[in-house]
Amino acid sequence: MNTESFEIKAYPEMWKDLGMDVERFDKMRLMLGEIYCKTYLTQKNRPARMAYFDEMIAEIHGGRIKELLAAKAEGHPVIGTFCVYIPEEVVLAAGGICVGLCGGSQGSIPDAETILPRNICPMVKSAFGFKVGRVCPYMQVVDFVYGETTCDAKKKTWEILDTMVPTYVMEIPQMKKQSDREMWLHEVKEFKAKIEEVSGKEVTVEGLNEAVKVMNSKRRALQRLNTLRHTHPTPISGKDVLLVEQIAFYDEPVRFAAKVNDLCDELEKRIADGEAVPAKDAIRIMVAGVPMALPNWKLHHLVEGAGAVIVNEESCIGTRYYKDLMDEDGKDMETILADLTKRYMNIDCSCFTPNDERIDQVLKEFRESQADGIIHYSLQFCHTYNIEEIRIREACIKEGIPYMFIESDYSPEDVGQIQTRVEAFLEQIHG
Ligand code: BJ8
Repeated sequence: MNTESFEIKAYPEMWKDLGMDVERFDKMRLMLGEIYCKTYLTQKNRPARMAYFDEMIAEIHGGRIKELLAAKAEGHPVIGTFCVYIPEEVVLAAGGICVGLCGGSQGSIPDAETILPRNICPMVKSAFGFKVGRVCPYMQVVDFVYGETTCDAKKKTWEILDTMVPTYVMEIPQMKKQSDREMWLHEVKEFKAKIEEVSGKEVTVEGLNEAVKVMNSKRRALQRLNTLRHTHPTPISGKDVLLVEQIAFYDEPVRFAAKVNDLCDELEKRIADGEAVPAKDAIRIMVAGVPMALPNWKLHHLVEGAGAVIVNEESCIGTRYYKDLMDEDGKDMETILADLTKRYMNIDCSCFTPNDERIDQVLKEFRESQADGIIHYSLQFCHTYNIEEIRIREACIKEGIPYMFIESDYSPEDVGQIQTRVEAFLEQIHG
């Protein structure tokens, strides 16, 4: 696809039926299309099989929404989530569909700020603003949303969001003691009961095992992609991998895994042919920290625009989502739910204390990705990541790893400043 032929498709009739602000949303669609062209379609030497993911963006507000509406008509509930701690396997086993609702757009933040305080995380404000402004078809299509208690901004926003769309909340403990593990297992069981109640379908052992296989396959495909991009020189840009990771949160999981594997086949061939993206001597950067929800491509665009390449995302859009699998043939419900809880408890979000596992994981991923330096990325007002950054920085200094911390939001205001800092950091690595 090229910049002339690319367009994010408009579906005004469907948007109207979904109760959206069609006129305003259409302007946002055009802006997103423009940004996508500039950020993605101007890249040189992209793998041909990125075409599927370009198409997923072209149909982000249409084709995929139609699929969700068709599934709803057949009785499959669509459930919106904001966090990788919500167990998708249980939703799939009840015949439901999960879509990620985290917001990565500046456009909806003024809507959120008519209600929420300004000084909270942009990810929360962006998602909440989508609902307030009626400018996101995913927010309109979901039957209900499932929030969690990972951070204060989120857990208090759910109370307000609940007045606009039914919002349930799963409690996530903040420590990993035995009592927390027991409490979480209890929460997972309650979650299952709630999903069964709203879907009207019982989650069976067979159904859950099947759902585990689907999710494992999807996570394996993403692991494979991440391992291939770690090759030196890398066969794919960091921006393209980030895009695939973001699409993972709204595409149909079986089709998505097949398309990621197709892309991986092409990357293997590129590696064999010595075809590198971008320059073979590009500085390799690993990003760690807060997830980047669609369409937050700011940091990747700046880093790769400066001639470096991003080779890993240690975040929930990246490895925290797919690094852990689970047993596929659980014998009974109790065993499967216990295994599932264990898998989800391995996710090392900064909302936990202590969180030493994450420090080790960052260092491990740095080595595996053959990166030259780490950028820790955080969003404004995200206290847990902003404070955990101190420990990541100390670990990097101790290991002699070039390190930089960037705290940002979704506005374009700090682009110039970040660009200068990124260039200075790359210069420092280059020596
Ligand atoms: S498991 S990282 S997806 S909570 S950035 S909204 S924490 S103030 S996103 Fe997350 Fe789950 Fe953790 Fe992952 Fe709050 Fe911080 Fe905003 Fe955040």
